[in-house]
Amino acid sequence: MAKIALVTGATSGIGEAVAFALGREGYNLIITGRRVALLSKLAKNLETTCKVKVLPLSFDVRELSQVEHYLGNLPSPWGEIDVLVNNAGLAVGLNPINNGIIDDWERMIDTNVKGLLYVSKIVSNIMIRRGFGQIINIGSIAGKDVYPNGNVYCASKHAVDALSRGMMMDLHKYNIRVSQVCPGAVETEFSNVRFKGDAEKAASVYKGFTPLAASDIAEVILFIVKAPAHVNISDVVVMPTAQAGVSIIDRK
Ligand code: NDP
Ligand code: 8X3
Repeated sequence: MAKIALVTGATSGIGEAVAFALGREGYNLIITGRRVALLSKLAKNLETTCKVKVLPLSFDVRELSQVEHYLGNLPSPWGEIDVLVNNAGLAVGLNPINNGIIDDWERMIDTNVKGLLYVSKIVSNIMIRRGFGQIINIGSIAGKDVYPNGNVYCASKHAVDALSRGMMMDLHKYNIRVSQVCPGAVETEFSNVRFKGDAEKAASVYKGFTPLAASDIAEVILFIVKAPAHVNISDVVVMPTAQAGVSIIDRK
């Protein structure tokens, strides 16, 4: 029987690329995101190109009741999740702490930290029942270091870093592998979301160097997923060649 992977935040960027990479590998896919039309379109595209089964579930990871409703009641055989990629996440705003917008802070903490927790609790219990599984959290170099005005986003990704290590400690005894992938600059919708639709500001983030593409991160995730069952690649930092740290980028 084909394996099943759940990818959160698959409607764009890294999540979409991961869904295609796992689909090409033969995984049946549960894909999530809030944008219903994009999710349905992606589901059809994945079914056609990868010839796999796809279950699109549109919900907000910040809403515990929605997460429980959709993931706590998966129709058979979709409950038999082999791989979870906790990818849904975002940065909102880039302000010094004294000018921070409370709603931006809450969106980041609720999505990047609490949403990841809500999904992980349900799925880790499925994996414990099955006796195996693999969870891959998308952290960030912002979870390893901090940059000016990145305060709350960096804190949320530091939380993902701590949770990835904590989850590994809690779950390894159930034969569940927990990994974290920490990308540097990847050109996706990330900066458009951070700058609230200001396309010019978003484009300037990637000016003068070659950023990572979402597919670069998907390849790394595929490598982690394909590692033999006794191998857990627990933590990977991936940056563009032109980037040497969270705020060190060689722009020509
Ligand atoms: P995108 O904005 O392209 O994708 C983000 C995805 O997350 C979308 O599918 C979005 O779906 C989903 N999402 C956001 N909020 C919610 C929510 N409340 N409920 C459900 N889904 C949600 O950005 P990326 O692909 O770049 O980001 C993916 C992950 O990678 C994030 O965790 C980000 O922090 C991390 N990352 C990104 C880097 C980069 O430079 N791009 C670098 C390091 C880490 P929808 O809007 O449909 O709900
Ligand atoms: C995204 C990378 O450097 O914009 O996590 O925080 S960065």
